[in-house]
Amino acid sequence: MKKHFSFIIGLFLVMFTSLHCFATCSRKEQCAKGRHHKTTGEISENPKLSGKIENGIRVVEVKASRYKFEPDYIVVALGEKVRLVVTATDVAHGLAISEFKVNISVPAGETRSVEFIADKQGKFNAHCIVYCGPGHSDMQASFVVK
Ligand SMILES: [Cu+2]
Repeated sequence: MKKHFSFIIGLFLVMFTSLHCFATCSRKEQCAKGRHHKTTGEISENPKLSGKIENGIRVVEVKASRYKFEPDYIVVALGEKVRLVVTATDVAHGLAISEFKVNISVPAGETRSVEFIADKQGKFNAHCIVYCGPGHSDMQASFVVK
């Protein structure tokens, strides 16, 4: 009877040890994944400037279509004069960035541009202001001034 009891204890110990090892290993994998995601996050925290400089103005061409902006992550440098050239490729769209008083409507198939000084640092929301269908409220982009 005593022998039997110690066998059960031993079995528990083996089970506990292997379970513990398994849990530790899978946790390590998760940590490695977490680091990977953080690294890609750091890359987008220090992104490349969008568009090109023309006569001292940063010109960024933006395509608006149901329900996205391309690019949807626009990066400019602090203090730059920015011109966003927006083309509505399917139906009418718009673009607003309230912090910079940007608010333009673009008729279907046409191009409109807006100029402003990127005088505030940060990440701002850009969104469509012309109702373009059921996905309209998802039609957003990030405007980053670094
Ligand atoms: Cu819209």
